[in-house]
Formats: sequence, C-alpha cells, structure tokens
Amino acid sequence: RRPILRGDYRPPAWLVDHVDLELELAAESTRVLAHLDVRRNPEALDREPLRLSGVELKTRRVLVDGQPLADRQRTMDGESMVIGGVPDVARITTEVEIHPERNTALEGLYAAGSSLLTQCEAEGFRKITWFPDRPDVMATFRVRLIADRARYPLLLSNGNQLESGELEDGRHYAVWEDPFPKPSYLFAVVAADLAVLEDHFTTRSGRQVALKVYSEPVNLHRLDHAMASLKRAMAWDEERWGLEYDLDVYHIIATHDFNMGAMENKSLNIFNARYVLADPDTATDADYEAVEAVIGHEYFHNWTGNRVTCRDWFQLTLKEGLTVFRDQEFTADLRSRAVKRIADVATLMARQFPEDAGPMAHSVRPERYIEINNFYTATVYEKGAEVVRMYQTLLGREGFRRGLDLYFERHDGQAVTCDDFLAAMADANDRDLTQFARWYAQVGTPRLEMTTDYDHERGHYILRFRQSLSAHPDNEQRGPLMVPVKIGFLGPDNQPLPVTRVGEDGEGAETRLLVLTNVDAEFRFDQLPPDALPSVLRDFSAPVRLDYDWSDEQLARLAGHDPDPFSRWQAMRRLAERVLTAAIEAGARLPDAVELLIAAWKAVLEDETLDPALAAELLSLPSEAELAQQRDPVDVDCIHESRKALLMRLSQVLEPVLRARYLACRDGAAWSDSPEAVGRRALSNLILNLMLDGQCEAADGLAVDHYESADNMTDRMGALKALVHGRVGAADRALRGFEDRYRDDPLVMDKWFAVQASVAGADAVRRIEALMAHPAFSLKNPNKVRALLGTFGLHNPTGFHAADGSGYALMGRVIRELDGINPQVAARLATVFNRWQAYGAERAGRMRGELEAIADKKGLSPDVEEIVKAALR
Ligand code: DPP
Ligand code: ZN
Repeated sequence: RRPILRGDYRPPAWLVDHVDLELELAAESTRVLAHLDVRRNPEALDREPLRLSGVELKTRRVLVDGQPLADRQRTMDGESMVIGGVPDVARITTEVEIHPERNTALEGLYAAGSSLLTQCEAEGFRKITWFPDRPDVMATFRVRLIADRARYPLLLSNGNQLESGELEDGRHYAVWEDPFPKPSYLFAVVAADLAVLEDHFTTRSGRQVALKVYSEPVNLHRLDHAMASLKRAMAWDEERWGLEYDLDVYHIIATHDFNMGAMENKSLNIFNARYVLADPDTATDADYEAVEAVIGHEYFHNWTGNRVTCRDWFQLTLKEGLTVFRDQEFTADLRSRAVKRIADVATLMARQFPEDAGPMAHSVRPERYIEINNFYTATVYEKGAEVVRMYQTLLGREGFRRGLDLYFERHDGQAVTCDDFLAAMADANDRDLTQFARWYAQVGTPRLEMTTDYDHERGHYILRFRQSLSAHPDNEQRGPLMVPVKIGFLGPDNQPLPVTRVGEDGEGAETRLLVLTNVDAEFRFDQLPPDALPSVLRDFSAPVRLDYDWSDEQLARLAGHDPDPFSRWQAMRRLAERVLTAAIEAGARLPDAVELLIAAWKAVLEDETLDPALAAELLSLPSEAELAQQRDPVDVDCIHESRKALLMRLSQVLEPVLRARYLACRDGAAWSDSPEAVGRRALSNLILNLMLDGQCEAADGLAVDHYESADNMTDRMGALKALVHGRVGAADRALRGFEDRYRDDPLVMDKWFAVQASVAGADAVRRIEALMAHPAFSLKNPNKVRALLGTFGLHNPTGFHAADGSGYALMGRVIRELDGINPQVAARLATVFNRWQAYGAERAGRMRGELEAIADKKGLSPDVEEIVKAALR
C-alpha cells in the first residue's frame, strides 16, 4: 500500500453545504438515505469529478438531482465512487444498507450491548454513507432517526431535537439538527435504552444548557462525578480562556465497547465507560482524576477541534496537542500543579520517548501515513501538548492567551493547519516564530548536552549547551530548534540563588528562562560561586533529553532541595536510574551510590510537610520497561533482578520509617475524595507494595488487613496488587473474593485481569491463557484486550519475553485473530514487538518470526500491516 503524503494535500474539489440523513435503525440491518447539497469548490485547483468515499456499503440507489445515473457516469476507484457530469450545484441522493451487528471493528455504526452507536473519527463516516469524508468538508446536518420504540426509546444525534413522534408498528422517530457546520468525523448517532442523569449549566452570558449523562440503568448511581466534572470543565473554560458553550444541550453516553477513551462528537460525546462511571466502591482515585480529565478534554474540544477543526489529518495535533494541553491545565488548576506536571512528564517519558526511538517514529505533524488510525499516538497527543506548552513558556500566559484569542477570531468555523495556529501566536505577540515551526517537523527526542565552566578572571559562571536531533532521514538539513530552558542554581547551603545574567542590573529571579536558538549556546552569569549547583530544565520546559554530568551527591542534593518540584523528581529519577544501571551492569549487585538514594528516600519519608501525593511521585522507581528502553541488548532478567534488589534494599533498610509513615497515612477517617485523603492513599499503597516487595516482617498480614478493611477501590486494588505481586499465600483468596464480588462489573474485572497480567515470571504465559478462557474475557471487547494482553505485553517484561518464546507466540496468535475482529486494537497491540532487535539474537529471532507470521496473514488489515512492516524494515 502506498502512503498518503502531507505534501499532496489539495483543497476539496466539491463542498457539501448541507446533509439530510434518514436512518432506519436496526441492529441486523440499517437503511441510510442521504441527500447531499453539493457544489463545486471555487477554490479547487482543477475541475475534478465528484468523489464520494464509501466502505462496506450495500448501495441501493444513487441519484443526481432526483435522476438515476447512467452506468458510465459512475465508476469505482478504490474506496471512492466517482460521479461524472454533476452540475456545479446539485443534490446527490444515495440509499445504502449497513449491518451494525456484524461491525466488530467498532468504527462506523455498530452494536454495543443493546445500543447502536457510531464512531466516525477519523474515517468511519464512510462506513455509514457515501460522502467526501475529509475534515475540510464542513456541512450542516439534519438527521431523522427511526427505530423500534421498545428496543430503542432513546434516539439522539448532534445539535437540537426538532421533533419526535410515533410511527406504525411500534416504531418512533426523532429529528435532530446541528446548526454548526461540521466535518463528518464529528457526526454521531445513538439509539439505545439507557438511564440518564440530568442537570443544567448557565453560561456566563446566560445560556441555559441541559446536561445529560447516560449509562445502563444499573450504573445510574455512578454518574455524579462525571456530571460534576462536566460542570467544572464548563466553568473553567469560561474563566481561564473566555470560552462558552454554544448549544442548548450536551450529551455524554457511556459504553463498554469503544476503541478509544472518548469522542468529542458535537454535543453528543460518546465515552468509554471507564472515563464516565465512578463511585468509591469501584473506581480508584486515579480513575476519578482520569474521568475528570477526559470529560474536560472532550468538552474542551468543542472549541479546539469542533469550532476550529483540522484541515487534514496530518494536522491532528492542532486539535489534540492543544486539547491535551488544555486538559492538563484544567487538572493542574483544580488539583496539585506539581503532581500533575510530574505525572504528565512521567507518561511522556514512558510512552512517547519509546515511540520517538522506535520504527514508527514521526513528527508531531506526520509527513505520511498509510492508516491514520495508527497516528493517534503519544507523539501527536502528549508531545504535541508539550509543543503547545512551549508557546506559553516563550510568550508568557498572557501572550499565549492573546494568541489563542486571535486564533479563534481568525478561524472560527474553519478547518485549518498548525501553521495557522503558529501564525496567530506570532502575530498576536509580534514575535517571529519561524524557527519554532521546526518543532512540528523534527522526528525523535532532541538531545541537549550541557557543560559548565567558570571564568575566574571575570567571575562568570558559564553554561554551555549543544543541541542535536535524532538520526532520521526527515531530520537531515533541519536547522536547530528554538528550545526554552528554565534554570536555577543552589548554593553550597542548598538554598536557591538569585540568577543574574552578565550585563543585567540588580538581582535576578531564582528561576530564569534561557532560549536556545543555535546548535551551540553559551550563557554567562554574574555573582554565582564557582561551586553553584545548576538545576536545569525546571518544569520540563522542553521535551528533550538533557545530558549533564551531575555527580551522585549533586543529584541527591537536587532531589532533596530543588525549589522546583518537577526538578526534585527528575533528580531523584536520575539518581535511581544510575543506581539501577550500575546494578544491571554488575549482575544485579547494587553500587555504593545506593546509600545516597536511601538517604534521599528517608528525607522524603520523614518530611511531614511534604504533600503525600508528591512524596509518592518522588518515591516511584523507573519501571523495567523504562530501564529496558535505555539498553541494547536488553537483559530482561537482569533488569528485573536489579530492580528487585533495589526494592528489597530500600524497604529493608527503611523499614521502620516506612512503617511509621504508612501508619500515619492510614490513620484516618472513612473515604473522602479530598486531596489530602487521595495523597495519603497514594503514599500508603505505595509503601505497602514496597514492604511486600521487600518481604518486610509481617507485611503480608498488613496487606491482608489493608485489603479486608478497604472501604474504597484505591485501597482494595493497592492491597490486592501487593498480595498478588508479592506472591503471598493470601493472594488467591483475595483474587477469588474480588472476582465473586465484581464478576458482573466489566470495568472492575478489567482491573482484576490487569493485576494478574502484570505478575512477573515465565509462568505468566500459562496464566494469561487461562484468563483468556475466563467467561468475563472477550477478544471483541477493547477494554478487555488492553487490560489483559496490553498489560502483559507492555508491563510484564519477564513474562512476555520468556526465554522459550511462549509469550511471543501467544501474542502473535492473538494479533492475527484480533486483526480479523478489530484492526485498530490489533495494530496497537502489535507495537509490543517494536524493539525486537534489541533483545539479543535468540529472542530477536523469535520475535521476528512472529512479526513475519503476522505480515503473511491473508487479508491483513492496513492498520496492522503498517505497524508490522515498519518494525520489520
Ligand atoms: N476522541 C479522541 C480524543 O478526544 C479523538 N478525537 O482525543
Ligand atoms: Zn482529543
């Protein structure tokens, strides 16, 4: 298959101003009648015939201005129907039949439980009807839905309901109209029998908005948090960005069968239930935060995505990077900014850095794709958000806001590009951002090497930087990036020092922004002692890898005293990585530097003024997968043993301190969602797991007690994980009890599968196979696949990489089967083989064998083919 290239973009030859749809909905067969008001695009480059995309449609008729087409007027070209001789303004009518129940790919219109619903981003609308299915074709939609009333009492589409009523044979209908022109990927339909939680929100200009959150009736009592989150998101978007909601109704639908997290269809969001349902008995604190963040994310898309959308799919980061940045800020404003920043960077490093180093490495604005669904990546989303954050760092909060205001002023109602966004930022601030644009094009994680020097003659402290891009064909002849680097210094007493650049008057601030624009950059500072300790890349001001030769002692000082909480975390991470790397290289023997890490941990544990949630971040070690990323060849077992040895040492030496802090955190009242309570649960569960890892005395009793006395899912899961991963005798009973209690709750069973899928060791493969036969498991359900097989592939290195290749064989088999069911989910799973070359000859050979067997499958989807071929290249 040939890739689609960004450079080949052409404006659409035809536009659609309005769509009239009629769907006669039934699970087995749905009839779709469409009238498209089309006209030639005056801005088109040439007079091409009308092209409509369609996939898996049984076409009953095609009319132009009410007239049937002669055969020669209509030809097929791949997925496109090409219609010749259409007048410059015309009405195209098509009637097709589709089969929701057979649609296991969960793209287009599909059956989910007893509901029918749609997923159209990126290219699912063409599985519903013939259409120029591209985001720069924007139309108003009027949708008439017809269905059996008893089975589907609820009939929803985008916009406002115009009418509804009864039909014969027990059927009913509803007509919806969306006044905002929108691309087809934002279209949605729901036909269902669901319960609803209703509320309302008054915008600051006085618009009354009806808010409706739907789920199956048994989960009605788990919708309050979602509703509260939606109201917070609506208020925050007004306060922080001046953005108001623009329709009279906002719907959120929860479903258990969904490929993504959620979808921002105009006024009719469809959500993976895991980002809607929450109560203390079934959702962890992390789930609560994720529900709030994803509800926010989809709501924020109403402006950044829907009102202003993408011209083409290469621009995906225009809406996703920006909206992730907005949801990150939402969480930071509502909760702890420090903890949120650390968690976001940790995610970036764990998920995006490997993408940058892997066979599918791409820029935040990709240059080419075969299957766009493969580019909903951490690079486009999370690194894209870092690029947006850098504008704010460079322009300041007010400057960034001016830029965003200008972006909306210029582009409301349009489909635009990342260049348009950059131009708005530059023009609103009178800044030249030409160089900044390279962030959209460069591939890989840029490296920043820093050295320090002291000019004794002039008394200047000197920082020197050299930047370099990864070796990637797309980076050749790319000049240096504009890199914002926040820095500060600690004095010998570990106090922050004012930072004054040479030539400046007076005393500077503790944290300063340096802007690098050349390959080599030098910065000189006055009034600093030669032994000042540099703290660099505070707040993670740019998505780069920073190399500097801090000593172990210096890292320990930064970990304990840096005023920037992110930098404390970064220093702690570096120190732990050093200890672990040395251990891995010495056959799992810990180096002397471990004493510094122990002391740093002790200080964190004994600091009662420290937010316990921040303490929990500071005490989290890099995962085995992250350690593996930095090694070639990867010694899977030695990494595991080294990390285990470190956990053992830390927990044994610090046992009294851990126990004291544990008890202090546990001292408490019944469940509450206050930040203090959330932080205490995070820290106490982390400590509990450590104590089991370290086989501390009576730790299993503690865990059993923790499990049995838990009045919330955070504690129940924390203790279950400690028991199961600690391979404690009581684990089996706890697993059975958990299963008995939650067997009918798919979201909680996902946790039950995941906790077992991540238990280390070669016997994991047998366990996974047994769990795949469990009645609650299904390959057709994306959440189950992610919970069991995704967890196994990504978070269980010793199991997945079992020396006999059984983990690979299992995964290969699953991917081949899943490819025929759900290509999007199969393609995600196939990325577990990405770094196959780095695992030594024997394992590499086995993994390559699995990749080849997948590539050879007859009728392989383009989704999986793109991933597997890139890995084999
Ligand atoms: N629904 C996905 C998201 O919000 C894709 N737009 O990121
Ligand atoms: Zn999004």
